[in-house]
Amino acid sequence: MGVRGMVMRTILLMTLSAICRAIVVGQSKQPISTSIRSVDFRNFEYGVCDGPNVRLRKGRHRYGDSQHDVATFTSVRYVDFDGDGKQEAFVVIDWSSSGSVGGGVNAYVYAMRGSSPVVIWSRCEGRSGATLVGKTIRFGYPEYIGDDANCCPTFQTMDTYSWRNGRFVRIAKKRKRNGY
Ligand SMILES: [Ca+2]
Repeated sequence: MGVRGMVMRTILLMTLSAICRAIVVGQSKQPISTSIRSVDFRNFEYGVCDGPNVRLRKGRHRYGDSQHDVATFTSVRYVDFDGDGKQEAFVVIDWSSSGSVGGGVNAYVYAMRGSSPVVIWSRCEGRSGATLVGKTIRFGYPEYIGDDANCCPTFQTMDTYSWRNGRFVRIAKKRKRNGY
């Protein structure tokens, strides 16, 4: 290759390199999403809650030694709980346990703060269930009174949560006595 060829080759490489830099810079300038819908809750590390701590990968997490100690992504629903025009995410994770509790759910509400999802409500308990009714959350769980045996809680209780004055508050608690 002559001098002229080497110069041409250098110019070509420099041009290619400049184009690549422009592409990379262009990508980094794309706006970071501030929508909660951009969060991949199937591959997500959930914060501390009363249920098992969950780090989902592909929607699952083995958190104990037994094959029964498994948490599974169940659902995400998007609701504007606080009425600010931006949606929050209501996420439910089912878990089973090799222990006497047997299983339950972890339920969370995440809101975007800047470009990061932040938990603004959570409840995680054994033998529980969580559902969304409009903009209210219903969380059902066994309520043990005194020395109730593990099998036999006195009440099956349903708490209802709604967004009021800047936070979730419990607006109702319904107890149903178990017929043991
Ligand atoms: Ca909102």
